[in-house]
Amino acid sequence: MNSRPVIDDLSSYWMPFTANRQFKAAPRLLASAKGMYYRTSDDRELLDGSAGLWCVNAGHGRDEIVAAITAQAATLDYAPPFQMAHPVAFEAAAKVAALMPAGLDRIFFTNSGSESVDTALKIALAYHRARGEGQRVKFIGRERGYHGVGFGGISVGGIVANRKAFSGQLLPAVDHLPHTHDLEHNAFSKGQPAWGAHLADELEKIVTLHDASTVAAVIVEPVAGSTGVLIPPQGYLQRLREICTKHGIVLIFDEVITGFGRLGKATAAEFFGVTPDLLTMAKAINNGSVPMGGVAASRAIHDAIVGNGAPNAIEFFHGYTYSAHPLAAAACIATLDLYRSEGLFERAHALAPTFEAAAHALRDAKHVKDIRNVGLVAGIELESRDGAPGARGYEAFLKCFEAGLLIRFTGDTLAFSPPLIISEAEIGRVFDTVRKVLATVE
Ligand code: PXG
Ligand code: PLP
Repeated sequence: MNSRPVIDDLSSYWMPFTANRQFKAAPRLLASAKGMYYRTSDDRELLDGSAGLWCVNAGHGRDEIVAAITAQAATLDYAPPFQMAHPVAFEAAAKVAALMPAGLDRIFFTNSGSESVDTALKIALAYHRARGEGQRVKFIGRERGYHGVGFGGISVGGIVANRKAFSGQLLPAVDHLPHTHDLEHNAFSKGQPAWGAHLADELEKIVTLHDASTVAAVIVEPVAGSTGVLIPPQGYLQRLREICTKHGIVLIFDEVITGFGRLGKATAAEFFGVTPDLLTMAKAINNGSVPMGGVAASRAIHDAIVGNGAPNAIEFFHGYTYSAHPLAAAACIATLDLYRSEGLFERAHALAPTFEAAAHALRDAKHVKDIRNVGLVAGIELESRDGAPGARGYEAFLKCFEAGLLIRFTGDTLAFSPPLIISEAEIGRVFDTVRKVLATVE
């Protein structure tokens, strides 16, 4: 099982979002995974503090998911999704729909979060056009937002490094809300910070500036993950919802990270009690096992588009070769069944206070500047090293890896998002390891 792969050429694989030269000089290779643990190619055990990359909510190597994928591959490997379909796609969509906030029960399948974001932006445009409001073309994102890497996603996104090289060719009609991160007011918040709801009022100003009748959609992550775990201030999402409703603007929640139990509910929309018009998902939709994403649309949006035009006309000119791929869909069904039969969202909810206490116990650890958390997500922000932002985060990540713990880092913020099957003892191990590691970080 754990035989070492023989690798004599690392040059062909151009790695994504990786310092390729640095990595290939000292590669970190994962060979297998089960439950809460990876094994590296040199046969070391790694506790998974990040659910892979926010994906593997039911833990690794789940027999039920493996069996579903295997059986599906042997039964129907591929089916064209345009003007054709297969039963598993409908079953998966119905199961996903049942977990969405009431009314968001029309599911468009994609293969990634980035594709889900591009799809949602296009649905918003098509919706307005179908209603005779084709002048609504502008999108509002948010500073520091991560919405994947498509041209749509980086345009509405607010991660400067992800936009820089492409800045001459982003979508033209986009503006951004301010982000909500302010340590002067919100340092060491547990759950939603009390300060910052007024930042949502910036939307009213932006919308007025552009003329509300030209704005198609607002897109935000309910909890911003990739940028370093930013939790929405109390009342903030509610205000965004009110302003969008008032002006007829589509509100998109990008739940690629928060979907499927990360906050202890099926969605962040349910957790925060705010329902968007479109909700993007990916990752934990099938435990990260086969590439899959999706967009949940409200009936109003779906019906405006699908009810439009001649009965034999294709209503929405969009889709992917692998939309609702049989293996991904089968894995999705098995995954959602597991989440339910093992009560994993409830488990995440029940573990959240332990997780919060364990994270915040590092308040006095070396270099720690802020700790923030909600559900089974936490961010620990470190003071940046003078003149070298990100260097300390990278060193901490590397030393955690050497100490048998996989975490994620963005700049100098360490991110924690373990599989929802994590035990209390393992939560303790995650943060104990980080404390010890930080003591040795320069
Ligand atoms: N939206 C959000 C909110 C995401 O978090 C995407 C879209 C894009 O999904 P795909 O499947 O196209 O990667 C994401 C992805 C990190 C990290 O370091 C997070 C993501 C991807 C890679 C790294 O936290 N999230
Ligand atoms: N490029 C070419 C030449 C194609 O033929 C296709 C799909 O048929 C694509 C890109 C899009 O691929 P996908 O549907 O997998 O996104």
